[in-house]
Amino acid sequence: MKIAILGLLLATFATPVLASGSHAGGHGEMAVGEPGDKSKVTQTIRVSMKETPDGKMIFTPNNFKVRKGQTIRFTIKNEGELDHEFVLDQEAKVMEHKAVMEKFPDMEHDDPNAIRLKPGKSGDIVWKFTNDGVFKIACLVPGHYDAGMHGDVTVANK
Ligand SMILES: [Cu+2]
Repeated sequence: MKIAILGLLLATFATPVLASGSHAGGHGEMAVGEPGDKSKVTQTIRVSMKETPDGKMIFTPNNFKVRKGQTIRFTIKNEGELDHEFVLDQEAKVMEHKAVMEKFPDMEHDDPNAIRLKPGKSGDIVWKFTNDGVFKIACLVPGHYDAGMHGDVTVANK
């Protein structure tokens, strides 16, 4: 139900942006890649999410380089005092999602490329990068992206 509604909303918001996307497919066919197999993980990247004393919100680190074909385990910890999320996607999709979240702030993601964590909690995303390019990580809780909560994942072609 949740997914169906989100899909509908995304379709409404996203028409012009999707036209320039490389993948027209739904779940399971994303430019950024696909859910990975735990037994194929070749690298673990630890990422913390938190607010800073000067009012920013950050991922640390916020810039990653991986190789096409690699399966990465992101171990994400919320070290802040607010809920945060880690969404991994191509930039156009992140921006679509951000717009939807600003209209419907209580909406939660239920996708394999995203995780939402309460303060003090940790979680994993195992992801296989199947395309080269520059992708984004972002927290789409309203206001957080604009407070600095985003970063880049550069996927090199081998
Ligand atoms: Cu956040």
